[in-house]
Amino acid sequence: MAHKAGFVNIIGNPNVGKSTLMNAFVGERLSIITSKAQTTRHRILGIVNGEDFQVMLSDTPGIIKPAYELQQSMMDFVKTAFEDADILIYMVEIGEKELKDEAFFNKIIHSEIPVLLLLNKIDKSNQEQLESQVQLWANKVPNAEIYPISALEGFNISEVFNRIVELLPESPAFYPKDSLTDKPERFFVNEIIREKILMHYKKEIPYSVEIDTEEFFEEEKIIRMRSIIMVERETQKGIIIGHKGNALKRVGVEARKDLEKFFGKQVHVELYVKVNKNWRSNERQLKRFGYSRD
Ligand SMILES: Nc1nc2c(ncn2[C@@H]2O[C@H](COP(=O)(O)OP(=O)(O)OP(=O)(O)O)[C@@H](O)[C@H]2O)c(=O)[nH]1
Ligand SMILES: [Mg+2]
Repeated sequence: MAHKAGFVNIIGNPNVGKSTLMNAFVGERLSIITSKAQTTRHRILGIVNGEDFQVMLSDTPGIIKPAYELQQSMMDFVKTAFEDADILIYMVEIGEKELKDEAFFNKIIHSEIPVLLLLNKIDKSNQEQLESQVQLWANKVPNAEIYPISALEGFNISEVFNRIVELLPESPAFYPKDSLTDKPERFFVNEIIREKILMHYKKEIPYSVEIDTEEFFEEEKIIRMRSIIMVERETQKGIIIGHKGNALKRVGVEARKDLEKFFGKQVHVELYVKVNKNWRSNERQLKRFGYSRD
């Protein structure tokens, strides 16, 4: 059989379960997942390798109307995901009505490549609701194949994966067959720390934070890392640190546990908080943190 390979790009509204699906396919926690919208900020590649196929999945930020420079860059990642896809996965969740961006929606319904519309979180619905939702989406996106799934519970995931492999174009592999992603180790350190911040802080704090891992030293038995938690204002710095440093300590403890799982090794992580005024709106800063397409 000829070898198949291609890009399968996952797009959809915030919080519908795109990252949960990506991790389910890859079998690793590559993308962070939280109950808050705008958890994913980058385009993250997850590679699934088989003897005669290589599926390159892209998890992308949920589609929003950008209000500041960072969100603009996030939407640029979504745009590129449209450009190089061999197969599009459009994910919606039970009860959802409209995609928040009409231009993106039009790209989906006029797509010339295969579109798989995954109706997620069906574990939260009943048969009647499910049937009416499938009908609704069949009318809205007539060019798509619709699959009801539960990314969280793994329902219908292998069926969708088999269909993806069927639809892949014939092509040699793009990456070595043992690769899992194109992102460096430090990226995952940043993301795991940011996940803890999303989980434990409220309001605008999670959206004002960026992580920069300045040091990453792997020794025989331990990996030592030093990461900066960047905030936009002095008041936010105080909130991140918390009374007697307890809030920050909790972030450190929880991040370390996950980092040890991720790297399969003992980890020592030092966290610092720094104010980097209005970094979200500063093009130069954004570029430094990898939010640039070039
Ligand atoms: N009940 C249920 N919850 C799910 C399912 N899939 C994902 N979730 C939950 O939905 C929330 C959002 O999941 P994510 O995977 O982070 O969603 P996302 O689309 O990547 O979100 P953004 O990155 O913010 O765009 C999390 O709390 C998940 O646990 C599912 O099949 N069923
Ligand atoms: Mg996500």
